[in-house]
Amino acid sequence: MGTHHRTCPLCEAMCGLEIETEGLQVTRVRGDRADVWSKGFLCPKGASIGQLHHDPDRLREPMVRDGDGWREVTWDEAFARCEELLRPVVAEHGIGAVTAYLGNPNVHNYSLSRFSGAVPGFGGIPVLWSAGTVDQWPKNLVCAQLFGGAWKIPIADVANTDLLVVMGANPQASNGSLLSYPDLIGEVTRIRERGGRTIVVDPRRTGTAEKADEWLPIVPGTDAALLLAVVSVLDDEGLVRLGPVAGRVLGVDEVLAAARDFPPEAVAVWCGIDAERIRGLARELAGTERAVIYGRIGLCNQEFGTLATWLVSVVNVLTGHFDAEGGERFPRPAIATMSSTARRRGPITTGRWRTRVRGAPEVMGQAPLSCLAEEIDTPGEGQIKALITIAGNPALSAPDAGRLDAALPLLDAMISIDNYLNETSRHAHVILPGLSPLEQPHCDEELWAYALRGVARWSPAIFDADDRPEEWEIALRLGAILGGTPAAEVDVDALDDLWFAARAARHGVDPASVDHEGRRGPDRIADLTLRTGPWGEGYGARPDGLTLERLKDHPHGIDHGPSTSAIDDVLRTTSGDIELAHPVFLDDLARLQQRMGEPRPPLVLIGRRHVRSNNSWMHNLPGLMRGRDRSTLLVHPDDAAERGLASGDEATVTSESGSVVATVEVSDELCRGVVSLPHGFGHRRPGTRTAVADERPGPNTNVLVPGHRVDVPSGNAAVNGVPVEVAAAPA
Ligand SMILES: Nc1nc2c(c(=O)[nH]1)N[C@H]1C(S)=C(S)[C@@H](COP(=O)(O)OP(=O)(O)OC[C@H]3O[C@@H](n4cnc5c(=O)[nH]c(N)nc54)[C@H](O)[C@@H]3O)O[C@H]1N2
Ligand SMILES: Nc1nc2c(c(=O)[nH]1)N[C@H]1C(S)=C(S)[C@@H](COP(=O)(O)OP(=O)(O)OC[C@H]3O[C@@H](n4cnc5c(=O)[nH]c(N)nc54)[C@H](O)[C@@H]3O)O[C@H]1N2
Ligand code: SF4
Ligand SMILES: [Mo]
Repeated sequence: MGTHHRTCPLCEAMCGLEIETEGLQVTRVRGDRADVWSKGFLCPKGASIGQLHHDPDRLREPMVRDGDGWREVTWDEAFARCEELLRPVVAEHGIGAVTAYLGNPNVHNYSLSRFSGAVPGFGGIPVLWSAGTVDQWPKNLVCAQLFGGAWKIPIADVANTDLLVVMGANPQASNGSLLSYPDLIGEVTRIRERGGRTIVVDPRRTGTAEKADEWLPIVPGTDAALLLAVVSVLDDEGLVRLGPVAGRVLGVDEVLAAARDFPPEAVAVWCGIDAERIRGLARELAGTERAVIYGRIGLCNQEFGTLATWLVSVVNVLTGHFDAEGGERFPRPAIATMSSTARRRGPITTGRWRTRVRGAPEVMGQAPLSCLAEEIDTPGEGQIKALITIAGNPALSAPDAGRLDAALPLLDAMISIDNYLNETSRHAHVILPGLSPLEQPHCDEELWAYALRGVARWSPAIFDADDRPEEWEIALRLGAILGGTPAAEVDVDALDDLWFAARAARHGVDPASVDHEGRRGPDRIADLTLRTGPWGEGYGARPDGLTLERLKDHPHGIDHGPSTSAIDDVLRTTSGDIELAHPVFLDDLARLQQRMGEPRPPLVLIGRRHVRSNNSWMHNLPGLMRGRDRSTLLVHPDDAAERGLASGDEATVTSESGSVVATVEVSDELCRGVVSLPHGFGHRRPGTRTAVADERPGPNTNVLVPGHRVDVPSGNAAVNGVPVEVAAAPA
């Protein structure tokens, strides 16, 4: 019997868990009340981490495709097979025909968060794809231009605010994103208790909206217009004040001038929000000492994702709520993250290259994920012939998923570093599984850069992984093979030294001067980033400071308190100021204006998340799947009546790109003219090994998302606001 304390690696909330075991069995999971950060909070996913560990479908051994079936092989055989598959592709077509897709768990996984870059790094893969372009790419673009770094992301100081405006986020389900805060949804109640208010701007009356003081139902995709109207009111009524950042903001006049074309009366009908309410919102934001707008994926994953995301910070700046208590500000993580080492630089230029088939411009080195399918299935010079997926399930999560699902079998070589045989990895030739979260240590890195407290915490593995490799070793081996080293000759330790040296150099540390104390892999990098963080030991500079070894003595973590960075420590723009106006934003206003002049589609589709589901991949845990079906199509009562639909009916949902059948759930949670399906479903595909998920497969909503629907400046997928038709399914 044992009691273990460790960080939950399943979402950005990073809760502390208390896990009880008997022998090799997890017997109980609770929130760790002594945890300095989460103080006992947990959600059903964290509580199911034992089921994830024990899931009989979770892969433990590498697998090689053998005709229509699979064969478990040794690790040496698996890497030899990777070499056999990849070598001819590179020889015949060059490394440009090889690519990789990085999915969401890369951010959460102890090994991959520090080492997945070694696959393209040592492999020489020129172009990568990631879930980032279906997620936060607009945020990255905005932060690159405004603050001088794609990952210099300011966050809402929810702990100290008196007016929280939540736009396009539902922390009741997601537990927060690009804003880590324990029990974020509980803060809504605490804001009210301290006399403040929370307003939720969302097309759906979400669980967060239910808890808030006001729900402002908005037409999907119209947030940019709403926020421009707010700016126009601030200007019109003389409410602009920069507060703490006065004298540090360039481009204010350009932004105010641009917003004059969008007074409340011009946008009200389009947004579905009264002009007087918009004026009131502007006055409230300007008139509340501590106020902030928090915008997340509902603002990114839409047609005007960059504009909407940009305008959140614009309004926070113009109302004096930037770099201010209770406003939007930069955290000061206890760990020196990659983003903390960014150099000073000018604004980003996009479109340095274009994709072969569609001619889509790159943005920060990546093209829209929806282009991946056509780059695989369109013959010609430059066609993608080999794909490595690393902790990703694009067959469900990528836009125009039907086309990608059909394209993956065309690859000459496909290798998945993945723990399941699922909708994506079923197309692979080799699957290389990582360890269970309980078989490896844990310490988040980049995620602490979006948390308002300077917390450090490290968790040891609970169970022994025997001689199975950790994913950092898998990444190094695969990268080396791709780079031309024969599989049998890869020297993992030498590559690890090289990888560490590169990382150390970013932090100004000479690797030769460091006593590594026998550490390797992610442990060594975790130690580096703790030592070079603000409370770190600094390799001798502050002898009492933080090291990995010292942190191990604190299983519930160390909290250095509320923690923020001065903007001078963060801003990396060439001017050294916040550069608010940039052509990439201002030039996109014409597209917005044009859309505002067009007729609105009668019915549009948006997504949703649920607290018992995690993108596509936790539907195989019986504890989470208990209860009602969560893959239903939510339809407003009037829209349902118009189509003769009732709860429980099967309906066909059709868009320009495809069609799915879904079970109807009539709900007044939605605005009229909006229907909702969650993403991540569409299981029970031939050849998968996910018995529990297959019991209730649900529809794959991304079949309905046309690949060309992107936020133009960032290329991010616009999975929300897709025009659809809904009709009773033929019996
Ligand atoms: N319509 C629509 N589409 C969306 C979204 C939406 O809101 N609506 N959201 C988008 C967003 S924000 C995201 S982040 C993406 C997610 O897109 P993806 O990252 O492609 O999808 P996930 O479902 O997170 O898939 C995770 C994969 O990692 C594997 N995995 C889990 N843990 C581990 C591990 O420890 N190691 C390894 N090697 N593999 C592991 C799982 O088996 C699974 O195959 O989806 C995007 N797609
Ligand atoms: N339980 C659970 N937690 C998760 C995940 C999960 O799948 N399940 N996924 C994780 C991931 S990868 C991410 S990126 C985060 C995302 O975290 P959040 O950003 O909180 O994501 P959602 O819960 O999808 O909330 C997005 C909201 O945007 C709304 N919305 C849609 N279109 C529009 C629009 O045009 N305008 C406005 N104003 N709102 C709109 C939707 O109705 C929805 O309520 O969650 C993470 N946490
Ligand atoms: S909210 Fe749930 S999934 Fe997220 S870290 Fe906490 S327990 Fe884990
Ligand atoms: Mo995400």
